[in-house]
Amino acid sequence: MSINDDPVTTLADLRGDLAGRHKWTPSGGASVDPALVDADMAALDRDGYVIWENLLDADECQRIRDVVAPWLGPTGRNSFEGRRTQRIYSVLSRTRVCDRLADHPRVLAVLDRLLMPNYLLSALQAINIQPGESAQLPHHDDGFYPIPRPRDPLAAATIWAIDDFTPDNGATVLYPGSHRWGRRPPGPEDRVLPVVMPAGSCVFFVGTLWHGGGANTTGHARLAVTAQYCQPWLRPMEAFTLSIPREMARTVSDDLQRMIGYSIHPPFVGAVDGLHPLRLLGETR
Ligand SMILES: O=C(O)CCC(=O)C(=O)O
Repeated sequence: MSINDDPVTTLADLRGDLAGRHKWTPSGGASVDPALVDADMAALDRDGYVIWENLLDADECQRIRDVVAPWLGPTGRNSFEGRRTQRIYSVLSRTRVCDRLADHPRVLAVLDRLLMPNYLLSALQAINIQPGESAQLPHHDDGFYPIPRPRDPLAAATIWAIDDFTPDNGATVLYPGSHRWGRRPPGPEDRVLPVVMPAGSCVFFVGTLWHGGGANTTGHARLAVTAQYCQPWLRPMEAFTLSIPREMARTVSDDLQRMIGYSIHPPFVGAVDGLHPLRLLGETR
């Protein structure tokens, strides 16, 4: 570790420390046409969400269905998880089949602008809403953090349709524009939008947008994968540094490594024994 003799008079003086030696590097989002990202950001600012159709093909959706099917067991422990909803937590520690959803360039391009550098993956789950499930309690995902609204989002989420999302099979329902609301919850007069989209599509929304799983009044289950992200100085919902062994962490993409905690929020947040956590993976930088 090098020694810096310059006096530290404000926290800003520490910026060149660990962070200076382990600079933020561009994410896979850098490959996305900036004009597309401008349009996505405009939609997010106006509506709080954006829908991208057909990012995955039929084979990719089928592979995900096949891999998660054996894990679909018990239904939720309460009506929020869903009494007729099966959830698979910690998908990242079970399979590599959803990695390309969690680090999809289109998603990262927007996150690069919405959140601070070294934002984190907060959750990666599969959600299978079975026939007969009722609508989930509307909520906004960063409501778990006790910081009052109105405010900028602290988090963002994607929901990937692995089956077609139809108006009555449990498609996620959104309250367009609700990211701008103050403290009030949705009421009966507010417009609700079921996210109808073909399998392989993705809805991205900011952590302040009110939404929920829809009721499934059909005879078929609705499978989705959700990846959620948060600011680099917040505690993620799923503790990936505990659930992902180091040997596994070495095998995932640089973007995923960074998002599961092998990164810091300058100057110290996320450090291990005073050093950058990438050293735990054998990195010599
Ligand atoms: O499954 C869905 O469509 C939404 C689920 C959701 O928002 C949640 O469980 O937090």
